[in-house]
Amino acid sequence: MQDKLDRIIEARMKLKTRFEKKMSETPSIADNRPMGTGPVNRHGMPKLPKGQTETQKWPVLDLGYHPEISLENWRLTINGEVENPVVLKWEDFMALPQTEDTSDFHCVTTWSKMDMPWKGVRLADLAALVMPKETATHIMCYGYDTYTTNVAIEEALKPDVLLAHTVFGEPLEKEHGGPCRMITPQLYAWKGSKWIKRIEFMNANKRGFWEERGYSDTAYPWRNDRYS
Ligand SMILES: Nc1nc2c(c(=O)[nH]1)N[C@H]1C(S)=C(S)[C@@H](COP(=O)(O)O)O[C@H]1N2
Ligand SMILES: [Mo]
Repeated sequence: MQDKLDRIIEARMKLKTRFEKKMSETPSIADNRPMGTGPVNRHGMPKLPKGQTETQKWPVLDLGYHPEISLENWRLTINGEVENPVVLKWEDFMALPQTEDTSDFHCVTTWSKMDMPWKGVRLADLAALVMPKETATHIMCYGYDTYTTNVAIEEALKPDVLLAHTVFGEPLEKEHGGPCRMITPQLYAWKGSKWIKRIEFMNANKRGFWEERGYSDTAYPWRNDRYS
C-alpha cells in the first residue's frame, strides 16, 4: 500500500516537473487581462467569467441519453501514449488517493455554479499511475453515452481536475454523470465528460464531439473562448 502510494507520488513529481512550465503559462493562471467580474478566485481570475450568470440550480446538459452503469460493471480504461495502460474496476479506483476540492463550474451556455464541494481522484494521480510517454500532448475523454472531448495535458494535470464520484456529500447522481465524471474547473464544463469510460493519451490534438461542431478546442472561460 505504502509502496504503491510512494510510486504514485514519485511519478506525479516527475510529471509535475515535465508540465510545470506549460501549466503555469495557461490563460486561466497567467492571463494578465482576464475577462470577468467579482473578487479574485484562487487561481487569480475574477470569480465570474465574462458572459456568465451565477445560478443556484444545477441544470442538466448532455446528449439526452443517461447511461446506467452499475458499480459492478463500471470500468475505466486509460491507454494510448502511456507506459502502463490500465483498466480500473470501481474498487481499484476508490483505492487510489482521494481528493476533496471545492471549485466553480462554468457552462458555455452561460450559467456558472459556484463553490461545488467535489470528491474524487485527481487526473494527475491517474496520469501518474499510467505514466504518459514523452510524446503525449492531449487526452481524449470518452463517455458511456458516446460523448468525446479533448483536453491538453497541461490543463488535465491541474490539481482541481478530478474524476469525481461525490458532490455535496452525496454520490454523484446519474443525471450529472454518476457514478463518475470528470470536472475541469479552469475550462468550460463541456471539457468534463460525464459517465467517463476511457481516457486516451494522444500524441497530437484531435477534436471531440462539440469541438467538431464549432466549440473551441481550448475553452478558456476568462477569454470568453466559446466557439472557434
Ligand atoms: N458524457 C457526456 N459528458 C458531458 C456532456 C455530454 O453530453 N455527455 N455534456 C457536457 C456539457 S456541454 C456540460 S455543460 C456539462 C454539464 O454537466 P451537468 O449536466 O452535470 O450540469 O457536462 C459535459 N459533459
Ligand atoms: Mo455545456
